[in-house]
Amino acid sequence: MTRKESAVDVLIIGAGPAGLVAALWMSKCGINTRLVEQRPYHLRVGGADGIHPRSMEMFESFGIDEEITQVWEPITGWALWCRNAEGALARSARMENPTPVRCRWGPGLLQQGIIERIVKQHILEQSCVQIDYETTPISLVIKEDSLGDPDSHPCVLTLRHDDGAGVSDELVRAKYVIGADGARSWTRKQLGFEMQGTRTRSVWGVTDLVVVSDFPDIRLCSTINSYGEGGLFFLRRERGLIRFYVQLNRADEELPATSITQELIIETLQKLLRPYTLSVKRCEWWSTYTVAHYLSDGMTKYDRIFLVGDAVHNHSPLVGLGMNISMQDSYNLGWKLAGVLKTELNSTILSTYESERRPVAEELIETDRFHLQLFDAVTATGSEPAWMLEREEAMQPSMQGFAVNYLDPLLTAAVGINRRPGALIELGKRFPQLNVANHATGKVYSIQTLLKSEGKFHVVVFAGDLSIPHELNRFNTFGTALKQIENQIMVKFNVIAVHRASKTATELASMAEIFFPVDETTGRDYDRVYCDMETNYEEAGIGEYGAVVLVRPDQYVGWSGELEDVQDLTRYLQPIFETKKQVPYNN
Ligand SMILES: Cc1cc2nc3c(=O)[nH]c(=O)nc-3n(C[C@H](O)[C@H](O)[C@H](O)COP(=O)(O)OP(=O)(O)OC[C@H]3O[C@@H](n4cnc5c(N)ncnc54)[C@H](O)[C@@H]3O)c2cc1C
Ligand SMILES: *[C@@H]1O[C@H](CO)[C@@H](O)[C@H](O)[C@H]1NC(C)=O
Ligand SMILES: CC(=O)N[C@H]1CO[C@H](CO)[C@@H](O)[C@@H]1O
Repeated sequence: MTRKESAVDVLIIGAGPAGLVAALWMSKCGINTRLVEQRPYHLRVGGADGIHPRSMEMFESFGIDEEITQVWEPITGWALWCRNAEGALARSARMENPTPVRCRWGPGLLQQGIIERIVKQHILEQSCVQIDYETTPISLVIKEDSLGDPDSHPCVLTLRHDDGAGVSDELVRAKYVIGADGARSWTRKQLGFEMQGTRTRSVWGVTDLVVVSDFPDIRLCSTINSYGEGGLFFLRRERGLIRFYVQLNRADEELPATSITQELIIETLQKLLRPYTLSVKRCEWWSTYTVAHYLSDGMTKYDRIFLVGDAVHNHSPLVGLGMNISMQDSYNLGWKLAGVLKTELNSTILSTYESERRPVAEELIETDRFHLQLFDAVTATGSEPAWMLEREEAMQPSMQGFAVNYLDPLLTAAVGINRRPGALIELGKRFPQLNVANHATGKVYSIQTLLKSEGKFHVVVFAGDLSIPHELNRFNTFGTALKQIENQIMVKFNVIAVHRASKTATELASMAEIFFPVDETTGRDYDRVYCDMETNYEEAGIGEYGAVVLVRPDQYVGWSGELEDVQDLTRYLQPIFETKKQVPYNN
């Protein structure tokens, strides 16, 4: 057997949602990457299907939102049904599902396999990422003596390609490895990490069906709690499908996994829906699971090998957060790794992956546990739906993906602009949606759509009223200082300025070069200066004299300050960016 040998910057193991989003970052940043997956390539059926608003924002930043919204089913509302102690089933509430405040997206549903296909196509648009199916790592050795050298390839793996026709092994040396290989993660085992947590007795059936039913809310998302029996919920999906989650036992009953069949799931479903009827026309997929909550006791080894997604956290699919949170793990890690590999960012920032994501994983497991307890409580007591409404209310931000608040001091400055309670822009949180109009064209944008995932930090300058000479002066002084910072760190920012003068009261030509630069290939850049749409400053918590907000490549606010706080900004940036010798730099 001949053995190939190769070297790569990043090796990703597992092409589920987490591995694919990591690979998408690498493709956007031009990083030489291999993605290996044990399965042969075919469209996955079943699995996750919930897409959260924050995940849509991430897709939008990667430019793949439209492909998803063409085929997804938005969640437009939710119906609650209850069977009381007398056995009568009735609708207790029908709620609209409002689009979250300051977000362009509501939640939606699309089969995991289709999302994976869309992401994969985008990855393959760039040639720097190679995807190998039917390929499994069989050994992993870390060369500890070369960990200190940033250019070394300390992770040595043997990959086995087995396409049924033949087996071949390959030796790959990688600078970094991302283990995105799911709940039974091989990578996690190699690193010696343990899953810690508990397994419950709660057993659920999950199935994707095409049905005929006279249940009135069958084309809505509905929850049915049946006193003393159990619960059921279902979600409308693409292609006429419905995803059903059916509770198969009560919390106090034991149900052996081997006794579960597709028929049992469907019978239970029919029983919970009575007196309404349901017949199955087609079953696309079914599965069962016993609810468990586990968290890996480690997420990284030497900041060279990282675990993302289900390899780190296992929980029930009930709250529909697994895919959202798994992709967000990679969204957090990807730009850091790419920045370090491009020698733009100091490798110490890699430690923030675990410090930022572990609390999110812990919260995910708590949310899930809480949710299950409520489900069991409602079944046991037949209690008021007010319970559920309140719970829905309280969990909204975290269910939508907006509760994440990163706190690692290396990436999140301790103090920022005068923080008004309830202000939209908050340190450590994702930059909100705010509408602005392009100064040159008048076209309206949400600032967030301008924060593309390309690996750049974004500097959003709220410039005040530029028709006042003093303010224009402050603005330009800041712009000149920012240009100097760029030259020092040899990295370009995505610069966005939002002023509050009228479009005719100030001219682009009076602005510092960084706000209105010339590009050799695309000409003048008119995409940096915008006019405030009147209310944004106040809502955002920004005073009339403006502010500067530094946004990380993954859209979380890292630093904010006044236009005069250049020194403080430099102090924030210094440990993050690789400090370079001062090379004269012309551009
Ligand atoms: C029934 C069900 C319903 C769910 N519903 C939802 C939902 O509604 N919403 C939601 O957000 N989440 C849901 N989830 C959870 C969701 O599927 C996972 O959280 C998500 O897929 C995790 O992504 P991942 O990339 O971390 O792992 P996975 O999707 O498990 O991907 C891991 C990949 O690695 C591959 N792999 C494994 N080992 C190796 C190896 N040694 N070498 C090479 N490749 C390997 C696997 O083949 C797989 O493709 C559900 C899960 C289930 C089971
Ligand atoms: C990276 O940061 C560490 C710790 O702050 C520092 O000691 C080191 O010099 C930095 N490396 C570079 C190349 O800037
Ligand atoms: C950032 C993101 O989209 N993730 C969300 C997924 O769900 C968890 C669990 O509640 C939230 O905490 C995250 O905000």
